[in-house]
Amino acid sequence: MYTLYTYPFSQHARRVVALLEAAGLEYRTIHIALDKGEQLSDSFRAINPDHAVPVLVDQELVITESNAILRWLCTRHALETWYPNDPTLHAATEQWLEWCQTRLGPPVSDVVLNTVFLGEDGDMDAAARGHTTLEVLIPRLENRLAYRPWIAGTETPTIADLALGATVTHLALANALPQTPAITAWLNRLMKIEAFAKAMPPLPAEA
Ligand SMILES: N[C@@H](CCC(=O)N[C@@H](CS)C(=O)NCC(=O)O)C(=O)O
Repeated sequence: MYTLYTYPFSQHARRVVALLEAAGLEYRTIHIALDKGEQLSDSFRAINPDHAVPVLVDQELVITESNAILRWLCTRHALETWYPNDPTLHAATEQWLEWCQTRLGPPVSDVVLNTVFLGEDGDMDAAARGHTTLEVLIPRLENRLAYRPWIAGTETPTIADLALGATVTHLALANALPQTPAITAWLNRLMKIEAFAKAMPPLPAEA
């Protein structure tokens, strides 16, 4: 059985929970209270020196970095629909996993962290920069999803959809969920996947 160090409001942890649930893999969770700074404890830093969730542990194996965990679970359990073998679809899945981590994730964190979680300590300039960047990135995502049901061009969702879905829905916490048609339809498709819906924050009814 896996052990997942997690926090319910972590966009990175939620994508891993979604895959564990979707694949029916056995796991237990250990809650790291980020709101209380538990990630900075010596005991947790011994597990992840980067003091971040998620962390997946399987006996001697310790994996950090959410997308690395997704890839590893798919490889370990031959979850080929979630992580396609076909080279072109595989490359598209990888591309959007990377796009999620390097492009979309940082401005989403800037907005949500500073306007929701940090309270009076929130950096409103950073939040404003996040919104400005999202004004460019959300149309890019919208265009990509306008002509295909899933981000990698597959017939069924991949781990890139789980990662992006977890990041986009994080914006709901800041009342900043994109309202564009293709993204909205894609989120509705994702939320129909019980495992995904279970792992995500509640979305506004119209999403
Ligand atoms: N690149 C990492 C990011 C993980 C991350 O930033 N996790 C946040 C919660 S979403 C966290 O634990 N932050 C606590 C900290 O950095 O001290 C991943 O994809 O797993």
